[in-house]
Amino acid sequence: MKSNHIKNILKLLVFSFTIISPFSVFAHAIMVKSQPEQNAIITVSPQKIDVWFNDKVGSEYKAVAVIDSKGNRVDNKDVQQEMLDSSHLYCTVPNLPPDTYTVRYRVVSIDTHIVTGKFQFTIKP
Ligand SMILES: [Cu+2]
Repeated sequence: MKSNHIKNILKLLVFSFTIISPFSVFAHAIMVKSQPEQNAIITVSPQKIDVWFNDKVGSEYKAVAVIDSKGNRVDNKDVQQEMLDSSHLYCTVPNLPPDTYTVRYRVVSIDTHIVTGKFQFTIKP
């Protein structure tokens, strides 16, 4: 009875350490800012799309793609990483007509996990 109780406490401890482990939480890249911002409604086409993460990300496997409402990829496929701030990725776009666009990104966190995500912005006439 008593040893069972201790086992349960140990299990709980192991479980909480897994949850708060810095390797599973703090090293995982999260997008913190973008330009255009998420769900922004703008009237002029941006010239580039900027994405910032909470931490630096790897230079391999990075991807930023802009997709129009018909599913066509419209960016210039020229994703770059800022040299002095590796948490910042960007790509350029041609002059975009009014539409709702989805930006998809993929990066490798410093904990080696691949992080993908997306957000939208709208250009109104
Ligand atoms: Cu991670």
